[in-house]
Amino acid sequence: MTAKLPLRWTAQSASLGRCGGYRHFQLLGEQGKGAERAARLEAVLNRNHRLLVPLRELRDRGLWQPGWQSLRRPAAMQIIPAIDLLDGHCVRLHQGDYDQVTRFSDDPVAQALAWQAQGAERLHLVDLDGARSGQPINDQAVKAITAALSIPVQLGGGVRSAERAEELLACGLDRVILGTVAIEQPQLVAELAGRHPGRVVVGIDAKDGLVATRGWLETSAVRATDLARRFEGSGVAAIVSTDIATDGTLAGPNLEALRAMAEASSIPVIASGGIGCLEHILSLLSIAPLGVEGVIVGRALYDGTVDLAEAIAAVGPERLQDALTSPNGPITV
Ligand code: AMZ
Repeated sequence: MTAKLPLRWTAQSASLGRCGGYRHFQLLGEQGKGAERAARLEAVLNRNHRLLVPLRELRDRGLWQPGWQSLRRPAAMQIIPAIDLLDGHCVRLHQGDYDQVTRFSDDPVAQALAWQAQGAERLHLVDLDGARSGQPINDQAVKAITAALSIPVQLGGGVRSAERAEELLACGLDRVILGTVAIEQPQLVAELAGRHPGRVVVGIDAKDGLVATRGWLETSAVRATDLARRFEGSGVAAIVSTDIATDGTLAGPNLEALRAMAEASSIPVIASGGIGCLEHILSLLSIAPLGVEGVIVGRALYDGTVDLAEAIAAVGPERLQDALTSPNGPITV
């Protein structure tokens, strides 16, 4: 949906040798609101990676000037909207606390269709009742959403047996996410992943680096990174890595924890928790080369602090990134 960058932004090839094969682009500031946003973006861009993103708003207002452009294709990053279901409604919890519920919509199918229409390529569903009780409580909504959408849908929450996982995979869900089972019966996850390649995801929800289960009401003594390592080579499609302290807070992702998860195994990581604005999503691009291939966004989409279509364009193939810069050193937004 984003137009091609105008030619005048393309550096002359003569300058490529001087800058090691990379072309330099830079974000321009301006007075007022734009300046504030440009400064915030620059804080992200200049940290460990030089990154340029064709944001519609900035491009239309001429806020770009020539800078570094990657000559390589950047790693893909998928933005996955989340619908958390509680008693049939779309809600968000604050830090997973069932007593801190915000109800956003009473029509989960309409909500899912709206995000699909905005360009989502995958939908993340959580059955919060299921996660807490271990019983499938929101199946009616889950099945209605899956039937209505043409994009793949994944579901976590209450998938606690092989039979339940098989049932969900047979009724149109693309992927099942196993949290509690991953820690209590890791063999079951490996068996399912072997039977359904690419369709079994492990959900690792961590509180201070330790894995939480059963709706996050219980915390184990197992380190999240150790659990990730356990599934190396098992055929698991991805790990959804959720930082409980940031989930539902809009405060920004826990980049250090995500980086540790990405480094712990070669399984792709999907970041979950804390996304509050586009800059947070962009900050994840610094660890994309380590295997962070997607990000789940929930509350920020309902609140409107992240525009899904803009975010998808911002991390899409047109983005420009200095792929040579290695993501070492502290990363903060
Ligand atoms: O918000 C919560 N309290 C919560 C939540 N979002 N509790 C669990 N979950 C999600 C996990 C994972 O996707 O992020 O439920 C899934 C794990 O469920 P289970 O039943 O396999 O442990």
